[in-house]
Amino acid sequence: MAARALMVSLVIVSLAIVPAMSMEYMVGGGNMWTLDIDYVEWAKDKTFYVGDKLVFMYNKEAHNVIKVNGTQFNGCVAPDPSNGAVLSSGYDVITLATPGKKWYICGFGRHCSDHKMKLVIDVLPQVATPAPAPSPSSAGGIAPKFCAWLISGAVSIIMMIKA
Ligand SMILES: *[C@@H]1O[C@H](CO)[C@@H](O)[C@H](O)[C@H]1NC(C)=O
Ligand SMILES: [Cu+2]
Repeated sequence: MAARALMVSLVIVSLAIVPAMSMEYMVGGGNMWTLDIDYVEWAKDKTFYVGDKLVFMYNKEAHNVIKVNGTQFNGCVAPDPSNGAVLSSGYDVITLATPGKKWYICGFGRHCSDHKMKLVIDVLPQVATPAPAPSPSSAGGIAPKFCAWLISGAVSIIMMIKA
């Protein structure tokens, strides 16, 4: 009984400390990163958290991925490639490290302005791990024990009086 209660408490505690599982998203799903896919639509039903990953998979001869800011995103302006924001491996995995809006565009030709190769997402802070709930065995442990002690005491006294 005690062992079982201990097991249950351990399970509850370990569930509470395991961090929220992170997700990995293939950008565009089965379409991946290419011309004329609506990435705004793709992102619409998803909630991104810090720690999640975006995977951009594409033909690297035809596309790339550039991290930009909001101004550059709206104007489809690719920054100078020398600033290190250009990813071009054809399989780029981006870990979302900070909360806030993140913007990505393709820097080839007019892919951003004319072919929807632009993605904006809003990254939420990682969900706070809930504090471990007090285990049932220790919760309110004193009051019931005190009551039981009081009752058994009263019973003993009554028995003694009756005897
Ligand atoms: C975006 O980056 C460009 C180039 O670095 C900069 O001139 C512009 O002010 C930035 N815009 C925002 C909103 O940070
Ligand atoms: Cu492209």
